[in-house]
Amino acid sequence: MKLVVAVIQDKDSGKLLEALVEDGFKATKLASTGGFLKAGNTTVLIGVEDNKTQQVVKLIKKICKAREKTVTTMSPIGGAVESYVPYPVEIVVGGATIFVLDVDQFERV
Ligand code: 2BA
Repeated sequence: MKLVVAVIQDKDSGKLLEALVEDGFKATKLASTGGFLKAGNTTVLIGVEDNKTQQVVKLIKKICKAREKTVTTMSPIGGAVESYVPYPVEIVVGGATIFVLDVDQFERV
């Protein structure tokens, strides 16, 4: 058995969970926060049989879209470290960051 851990954008979470359940997978949605943007995102845990892992990964890739986000960062004016001006920078936040882990033991009681 494998555990698929996918960090995705909040916007895609409803659609992904619907598609997973529709295809017979069991999933748990966790509210999470990205370390870099410090903004909310969603982590989905999916326990899956080894031979279905790629089906889950494909589904995540199909549904979760990369998007551009504008982040405001600070820049020093004229080399003066004390005076900073905020300026916007575009970054691409991935559709999904996916980890596939081996599961040693799985029980439902
Ligand atoms: P955040 O850490 O908030 O990162 C959001 C986006 O900011 C990243 O998108 C990337 O485009 C950019 N970014 C992150 N760290 C950066 C840095 N040190 N310098 C410049 N830009 C940086 P993604 O790479 O698609 O990541 C989306 C979210 O997935 C991350 O949110 C984080 O919650 C998670 N994630 C990504 N890689 C991870 C990893 N190796 N371990 C655990 N979580 C990870």
